[in-house]
Amino acid sequence: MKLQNWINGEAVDAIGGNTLDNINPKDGTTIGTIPASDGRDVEVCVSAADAAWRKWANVTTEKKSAVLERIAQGIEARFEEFVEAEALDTGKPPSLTRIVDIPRAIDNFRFFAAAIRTHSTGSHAMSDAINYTMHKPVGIAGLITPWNLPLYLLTWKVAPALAMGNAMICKPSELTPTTASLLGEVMRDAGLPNGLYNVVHGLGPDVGAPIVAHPSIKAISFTGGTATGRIVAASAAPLFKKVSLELGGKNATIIFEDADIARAAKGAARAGFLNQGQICLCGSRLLVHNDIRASFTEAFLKEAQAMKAGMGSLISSAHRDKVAGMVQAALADGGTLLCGGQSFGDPNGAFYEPTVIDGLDHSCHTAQTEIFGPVVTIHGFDSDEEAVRLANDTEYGLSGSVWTSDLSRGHRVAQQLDTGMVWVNTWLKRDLRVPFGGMKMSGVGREGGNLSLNFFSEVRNICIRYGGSR
Ligand code: TXE
Repeated sequence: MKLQNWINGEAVDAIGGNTLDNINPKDGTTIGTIPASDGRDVEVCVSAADAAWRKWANVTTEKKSAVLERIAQGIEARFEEFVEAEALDTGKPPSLTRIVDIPRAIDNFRFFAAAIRTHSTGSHAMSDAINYTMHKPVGIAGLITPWNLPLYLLTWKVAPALAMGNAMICKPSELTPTTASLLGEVMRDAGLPNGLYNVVHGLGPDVGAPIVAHPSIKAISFTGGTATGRIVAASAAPLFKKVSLELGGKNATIIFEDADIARAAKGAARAGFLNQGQICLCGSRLLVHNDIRASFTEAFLKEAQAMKAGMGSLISSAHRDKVAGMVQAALADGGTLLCGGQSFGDPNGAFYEPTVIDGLDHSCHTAQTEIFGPVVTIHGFDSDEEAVRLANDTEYGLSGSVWTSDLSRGHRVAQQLDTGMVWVNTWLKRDLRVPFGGMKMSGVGREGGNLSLNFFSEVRNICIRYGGSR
């Protein structure tokens, strides 16, 4: 299949005419080609987007909301096509894209369709004046997204950006391009005016970098690796753009001695291995109270091995080799392999077993580096203080989960973790209204609910005097 860019409501080739291969990670075969675009293609989008957002900004909230609802319905109408396309690009089983990725993309549009109808702004009364705040669109937003949850994360940005009256230029990962282009067709069929939703395919330095550096693109929402996030931040800073960076994580799953072991083992395995461990929120550091370490580890290993049957491939064989290299390094550092540590399935595919490693010092490279694959390290602790110290002993600060039957302890520990999100006795339970984002090297800014609406708008205060002398 030959994929094209989506610019100003039309599927078009890259101006330079070059292409990249899109590879199926399950067997190494070529799915088709995508445009290898560059700054010239971004420039064409900017002209279209600039004209489009100025008109869209004046469309009523009710009409914008109705368009977002029709986009949700448009994805629903082509549900299986989206499910299959996402599974083919990512290597996930269609059973996963059917219950996670595509339903969530639909929810994102439906959520923001409703959110703008109830969105309110503040007013601040003085004795002789009234202030009120208004949200203006930022204009054109650049949305740069990764390969682990392609449509899920893209629509998490597209929906609020459209809701607040913006146009956008989207740069999906070159490894998972298809659903972003399909979404263009849905947008057209839903009656979204041309030029608001644009997709430019290609490599990060060729397409992402010109988007970030373009002076007419006023906001950048980026989800990806911390190293790339640093490049994006450096390029956007001198232009004083609004920037939201959702980066990596090395999240702790803390199991206290009073936890329900069966429930916690299931939850920790899900946190470690869902989506092949390729979710920024995955719990890759398992901290277990030493009193229950043996019994918990036994239950956890059973759950981990059970997950293999439903696993898809990693995103690419290059990524699988990186993960395998990290596991070898962990063993060389004195780690003990409790399960996994091997590729499986089609030898040309990027499958890798759920892998659990014990016996590593918490300060070692494996326990400190984001692997972004199905690899969990186990570390023991003896007190709440030690659990908190280990959990915070990382340069990342995205999320964590705490498993205990003592809710006071759950609250207390949750409040001591230096992360943007904490779950107690659950993991990845999401309400789209809540703040999403990380501290430290896990990023800058928060999205979700009103925070997303704020990010994709400029808030302006207007002060009216009705009394007094000045
Ligand atoms: O991500 P990149 P990669 C982590 C994970 C993974 C590592 C590297 O640890 O192993 O990052 O993955 C675009 N200017 N996460 O290399 O490069 C790129 O084309 C602008 C965590 O695949 O960060 C893609 O669209 N854009 C993460 C997007 O950035 C650039 C999810 C993300 O790719 C660019 C993915 C540039 N100079 C990886 N270079 C999470 N937070 O969930 C690349 N891109």
